[in-house]
Amino acid sequence: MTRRKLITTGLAATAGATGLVAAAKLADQYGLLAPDSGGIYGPGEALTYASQRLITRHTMAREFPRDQISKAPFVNGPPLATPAYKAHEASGFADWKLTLDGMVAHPATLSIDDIKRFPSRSQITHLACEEGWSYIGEWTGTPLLYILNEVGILPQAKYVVYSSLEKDWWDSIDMDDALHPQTMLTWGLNGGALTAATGGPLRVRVPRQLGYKSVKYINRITVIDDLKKFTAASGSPDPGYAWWAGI
Ligand SMILES: Nc1nc2c(c(=O)[nH]1)N[C@H]1C(S)=C(S)[C@@H](COP(=O)(O)O)O[C@H]1N2
Ligand SMILES: [Mo]
Repeated sequence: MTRRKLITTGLAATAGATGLVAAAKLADQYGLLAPDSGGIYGPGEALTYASQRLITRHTMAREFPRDQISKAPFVNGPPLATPAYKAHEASGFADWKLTLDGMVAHPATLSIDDIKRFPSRSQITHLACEEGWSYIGEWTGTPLLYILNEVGILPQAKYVVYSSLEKDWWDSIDMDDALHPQTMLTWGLNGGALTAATGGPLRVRVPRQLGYKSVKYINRITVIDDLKKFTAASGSPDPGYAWWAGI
């Protein structure tokens, strides 16, 4: 039996025989416990994450043909209009900086032009909000993995936290999603630049998870080994939502 099969079988058997709590302990032993497990979602949520990680670690989100692109992006909420954001917008985001810090070998500060020098790609994917609406768009950007390779992730790193110029908007993903080829730092949508409505100048796209993980107006990326170190400082970005929002 492969290690994966052994763990999957173990998880299923333990969940059936002695209950979800024991299975969650087993998941923890293999480093497969979601960081918010034990919260309102309890061991069931922990198991969803553990089994999804074992089964879908390398799967791809669906990509669509161009004729499936939605006529207009369904924008959630009003465009960001704080004075700080307006000033960046007025100068064409010339001074926008993306800070890369935490557990990296070479912390860096990149401009939008620096980011555009990385290899880029476009992908047509579905953005689905937990509130029930969705749209398909063509996002252009660079796979986050290229940026992370540039700064060098230290071996003990477990999560990538990304934060926004918009107050209280930040989220995080594990290394499987951070290094997944479809996870991108994007600057374009449907052939144009990202706007104040759609998250310009930089937006994370995590097409394997629900829309709230695709944070807009990104200005900082922090590599970390324990999310509690970050949440303790700034509260939770997803009140009432699960940390892992895989679809
Ligand atoms: N900075 C920031 N990022 C954000 C949000 C937000 O309000 N602010 N909303 C999130 C939610 S809940 C969803 S569903 C998607 C919505 O993306 P859209 O506005 O392109 O539809 O963005 C996510 N990223
Ligand atoms: Mo959402």
